[in-house]
Amino acid sequence: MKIQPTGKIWKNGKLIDWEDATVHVMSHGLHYGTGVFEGIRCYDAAAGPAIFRLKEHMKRMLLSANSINMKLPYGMTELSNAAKETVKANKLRSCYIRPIAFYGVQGVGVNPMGYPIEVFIVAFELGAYLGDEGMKNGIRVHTSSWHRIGGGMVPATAKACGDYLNSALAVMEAKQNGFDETIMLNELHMVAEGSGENLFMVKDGRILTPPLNAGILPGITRDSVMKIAEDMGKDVVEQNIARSELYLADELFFTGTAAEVTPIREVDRRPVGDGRPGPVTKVLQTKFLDIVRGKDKKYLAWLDPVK
Ligand code: PPE
Repeated sequence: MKIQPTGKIWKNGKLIDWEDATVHVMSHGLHYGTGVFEGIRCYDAAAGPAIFRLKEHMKRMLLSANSINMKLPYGMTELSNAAKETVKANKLRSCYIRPIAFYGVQGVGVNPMGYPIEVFIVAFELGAYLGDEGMKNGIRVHTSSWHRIGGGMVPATAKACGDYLNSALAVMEAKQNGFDETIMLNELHMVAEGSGENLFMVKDGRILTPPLNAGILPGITRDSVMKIAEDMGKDVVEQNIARSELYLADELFFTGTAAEVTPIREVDRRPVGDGRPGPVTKVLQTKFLDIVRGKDKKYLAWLDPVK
């Protein structure tokens, strides 16, 4: 996805120019993937630009850092304020925010202990991650031949940079085979998630999603959609899903900050339901898109105004 440069980037407590936000080639994080990041959306809400579930995202960033044994030099409040400052400095109304922290330059060798930690926050405009057409009519996915990394190899529940080689391989394979996205299975051959999305399945009126110990990222959109569905009186069950069960689904959809709620219309060349976004997916997608834009008073606490 191409992005347009914006004016300012937050680096270690200061706003610097977009062009100056460069990284030295000897950065530990570049060589070994030793970093953590976040993806957050800011929406042009009814009462002005507002960041969706900002605190939860920054909390996850701190927990991801803790999981990879990294102590971030900033806390929740500093990171949250910095994100707002970055949006404001660029006069953005609706955007994607990418905080990232990684080990910088000191020497060479796999052990990063004692290396400086660099923290950046970038904000830029971002459209529909899986396309407007995908949002409306659903996307085509396949089952990846790459298994999702497991918790015995890396902290699979952390949003850690190195973990994304796994996602990148899986999504490249999907694209090379003519699909829009991929579904990865875990080491136990159970459904885990997409390359950058969590998965939900609707079957006989029940909403199912893999549990955290299936080796998934604890998605904030996943959590939001579960709460929204429950508030609508729909049961959501965290349950392991086998690959073959995907073929019996009435509906499948992905959730993610970037992907929001994206319907899946085809899996492994088999239509999902009647091959069009189903009623549960549509109602949850509409509700979610209303909530993030501040159109539903009940969920205003999820929006953090930038002003
Ligand atoms: N699983 C993975 C592997 C993942 O990367 C994401 C976010 C999710 C689930 C959904 O989590 P949440 O955003 O909290 O609902 N993926 C990010 C996109 C990665 C990219 O840079 O591209 C995102 O949606 O921001």
